[in-house]
Amino acid sequence: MPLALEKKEIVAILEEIGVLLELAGENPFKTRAYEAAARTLESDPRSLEDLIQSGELGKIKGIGKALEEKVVTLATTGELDYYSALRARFPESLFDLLRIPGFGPKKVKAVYEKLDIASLDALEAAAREGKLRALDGFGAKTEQNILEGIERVRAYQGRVLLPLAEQAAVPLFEWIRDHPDTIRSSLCGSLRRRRETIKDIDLLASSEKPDGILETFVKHPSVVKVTGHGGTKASVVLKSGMNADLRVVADQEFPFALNYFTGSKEHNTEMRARAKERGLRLNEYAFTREDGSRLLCKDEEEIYRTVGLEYVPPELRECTREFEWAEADKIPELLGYGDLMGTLHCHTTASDGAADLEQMAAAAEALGYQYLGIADHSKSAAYAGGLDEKRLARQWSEIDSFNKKSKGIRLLKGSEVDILKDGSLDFAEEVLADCDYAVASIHSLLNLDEAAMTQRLVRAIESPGITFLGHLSGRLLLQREPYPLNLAKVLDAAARNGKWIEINANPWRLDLDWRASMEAKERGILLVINPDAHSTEGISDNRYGIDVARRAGLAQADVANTRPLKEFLKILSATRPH
Ligand code: DGT
Ligand code: CA
Ligand code: ZN
Repeated sequence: MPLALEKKEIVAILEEIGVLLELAGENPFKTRAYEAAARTLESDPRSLEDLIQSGELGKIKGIGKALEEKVVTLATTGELDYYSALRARFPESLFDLLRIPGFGPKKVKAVYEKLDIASLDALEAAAREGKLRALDGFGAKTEQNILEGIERVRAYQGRVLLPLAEQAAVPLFEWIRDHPDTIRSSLCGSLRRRRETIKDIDLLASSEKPDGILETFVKHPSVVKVTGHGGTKASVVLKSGMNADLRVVADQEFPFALNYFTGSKEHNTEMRARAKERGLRLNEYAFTREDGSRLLCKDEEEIYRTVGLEYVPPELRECTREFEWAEADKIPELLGYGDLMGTLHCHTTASDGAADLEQMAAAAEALGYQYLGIADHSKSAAYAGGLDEKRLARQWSEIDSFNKKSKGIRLLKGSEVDILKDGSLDFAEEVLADCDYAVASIHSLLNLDEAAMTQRLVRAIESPGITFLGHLSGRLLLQREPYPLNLAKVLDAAARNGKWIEINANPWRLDLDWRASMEAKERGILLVINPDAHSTEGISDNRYGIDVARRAGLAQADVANTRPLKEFLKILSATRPH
């Protein structure tokens, strides 16, 4: 039974219904019921097909008969009258307000009902004129925050996270690739460079008969609108709201078009300048010599060679270090997608994860990992069910008995220790000393100033029991900026103390960022790629962490968890002097 919507999409709609009910002023029980149902459905390990076919869906705690019907309707038809009617009660532009950080349904409801504000522009004007402070719970400071928030929403507008863009782009790409008239084809643009957020999808194909391919492209089931359709190019808008462009070129031009449309723009500018130094004009079709004759290349590698460079992998084409490296034949052998031997920083049902130790271990083993580090939250993280010393000790004995039985994967005892306000840690050093490793992270008081934040992280990484810092900058892509921080000082402290830094592979975080990871490597710091998984599927997010590492120019040796178990344990214990 093919479903009209995926589980993820239905979870998002349930969440949205919760928000809409709150906007409509419905009773809080009803609102919370939708939020709770969204959470339960999201964390249930079974597929939506299974749940529906087996009739188990309605038996899940918090779902019940009425919700079951709604979910089934959504899953089979892709629509739900209840939901569209609810949405239609508000102007579309009102929903933009919900994207302002810290501006929830209650505040949106207040400005909408009391001041008739239903768009970002109207809210901005009211905040500037100081009209919002008339409302309960709004002050001059709130107005300032709202103005900053609006600026951020506008800056992010139209960008989406890499996995979402990929989900929209890959079926489209395969559709083009498999067309009988297609010779060569590729994704281009920021998607091919594996940037963390994507504005639009760029596709390229080569063919002697472009018409049929373009015709097919605009008819893909995910296309909702065709905004352009010519002899060599078509542009569409997809269901997801993203734009996608397809260009079809002659096969001999393909490498040049591929290079040009992969970008980045800055990388292209430098490529053109290098061609010019050699008496060549470079564009998206060919090299042209001074006498007007064309110089063609069979692939991108040959283009790079022609301008005196080693081949540059797409992830590095951001005009940072790649030209300096390629000129000296020193492009790093980038970390590969199969290179991780294990991973750390995963959550279980003991704190806020959805799967237990054994399920997490089985999922990691299925990915070919030799070791998996458990790191549930510590006691201060009460909102996430953080473990105190007693529960931590109990988890360790569970891990011990698992390891005794296990013939394959080895579980490592860890903890995600909260960094408290002054940089001290949520567990005493004696407790940390008994872990196999400990990751220190900030989850609260994110609004300290730069000096205090820097000092806080430096103190944490100087603690003997800590192995590495988790999601160091605290950013949430398209949602929250990193906290103010002197990164160089924190990295220096890590280097001085022989500690590692995490590349958190959660697609919302990708933290440490690739530019900063480059700086970490320059200081000789080892990076460790972790999924921060809260479910079994979460472990596969590591591939986005590998994207970050590749963009940073990291090789296998630069990433700690590429080592097989025995060697890994050795370098792990070297991070902690006791
Ligand atoms: P985004 O914002 O996520 O879509 O990022 P890109 O890199 O995919 O940017 P996009 O879609 O505007 O353009 C795709 C590629 O085409 C870009 O990476 C480089 C090339 N390109 C586009 N416009 C220009 C330009 O004005 N000059 C040069 N040199 N290259 C360009
Ligand atoms: Ca693009
Ligand atoms: Zn965390």
